[in-house]
Amino acid sequence: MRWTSRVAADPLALSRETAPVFREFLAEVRSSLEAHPWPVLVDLPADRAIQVVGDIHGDYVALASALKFRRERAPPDRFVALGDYVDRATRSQPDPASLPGGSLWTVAHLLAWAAEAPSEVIPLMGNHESCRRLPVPGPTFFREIRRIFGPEEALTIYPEVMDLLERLPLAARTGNGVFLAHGGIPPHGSGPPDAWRRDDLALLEGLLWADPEVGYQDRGIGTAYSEDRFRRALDDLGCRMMVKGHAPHHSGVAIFGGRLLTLHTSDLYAGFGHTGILMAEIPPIPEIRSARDLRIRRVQDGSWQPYSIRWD
Ligand SMILES: [Mn+2]
Repeated sequence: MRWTSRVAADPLALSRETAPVFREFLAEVRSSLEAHPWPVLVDLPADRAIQVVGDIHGDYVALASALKFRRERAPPDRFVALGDYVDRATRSQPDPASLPGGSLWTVAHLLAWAAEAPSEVIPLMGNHESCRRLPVPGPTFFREIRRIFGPEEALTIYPEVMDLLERLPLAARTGNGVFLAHGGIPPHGSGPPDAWRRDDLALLEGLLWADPEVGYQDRGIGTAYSEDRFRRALDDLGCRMMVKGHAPHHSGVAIFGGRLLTLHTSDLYAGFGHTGILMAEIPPIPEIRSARDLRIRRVQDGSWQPYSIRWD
């Protein structure tokens, strides 16, 4: 049995294995990604519902539960994760020594699914996955890997994992008009998506680091976009609305007339914004005009229950 199918079934399947076994898993993922390389922007058909999750930051329990939800639908829903899988792990407390590896098991589970079902499970890149190009404050991912596999092995496993994460797409667009990216819109002058390049730092900063002007908090990187710029960027992309992650205080809140929704899917941020571990369903209807057309769910008593977002 391939490691990717075992890790897709259980995010902790590799937690008792050695570094060489973990490398076997990474090699399986790499060959799958090489066989199905992602474009910078993924165009997703709107023939099936799409489940979207926000920032995870090591909460592989929430991720596994979201993937299980989409898998149990018939046919299975497509699935998009909006980035920020690593760092600050994991449940309840950032980086607790007693629960090592939340980031690594999150990444392993997501990459295993991407390898097993590449046209169905699309993990987008977050700013924490692009940290070798634009550094993030207080990273913990390398430290987690060092705790799991020891200092020597970590020196090679960390760059091998990062190499895979740097192949993730930067954004996605659905056939019914939803733009999906971690933080924001492409900067002015980026041109059409087929001209976008994964190593363009301005594009990375716009899509992965930027925030809306509303409630803007300076991060020292990433600019603020106005509602007017947001609307024009979406028009250029042929989209009506956007779902993103990145700003915890906006989680579960729709702004810009319902055309910009922020989600977080992590117990780490369950108390932020409109609160909860959230997931949004994009139904297979011809046109999505605003967050009113989506179905939002929140983890409650261990299952995904309908939830009303807040409108600002
Ligand atoms: Mn982020």
